[in-house]
Amino acid sequence: MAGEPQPDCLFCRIVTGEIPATVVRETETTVAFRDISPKAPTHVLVIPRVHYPDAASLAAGDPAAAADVLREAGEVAAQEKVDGSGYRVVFNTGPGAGQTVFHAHAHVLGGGDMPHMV
Ligand code: DGP
Repeated sequence: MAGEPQPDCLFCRIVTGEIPATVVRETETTVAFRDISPKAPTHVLVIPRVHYPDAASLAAGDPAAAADVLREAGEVAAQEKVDGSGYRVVFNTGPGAGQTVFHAHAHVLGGGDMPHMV
């Protein structure tokens, strides 16, 4: 069923604690943890506890959880003190855009040079 945990999903297993991660914030609906391969001085992933394969399907299937992820991205930026200098929130969607883990997640990137991409 939509939103149900998937036993083979890496991020579902981080939600349950089965796979360790450096968690920086948790709410009832989200978990935020440091990316294993950081691309900026601050690089945190914010994920919903529910399983949807990408941000678009999350927004369609559970808009409240999608809003929680976005709100938490801002809270992470503030906690990491990159909100003043500016930060980027990225949702890679689909393999062609570089998505490699198919559990919706926001990358929160900041604290260094932020080359203009779009
Ligand atoms: P994406 O390419 O948008 O699907 O981003 C997936 C990110 O997940 C990528 O930046 C690396 C990160 N990642 C992959 N495996 C792990 C893991 O086991 N632990 C943590 N903390 N991050 C991971």
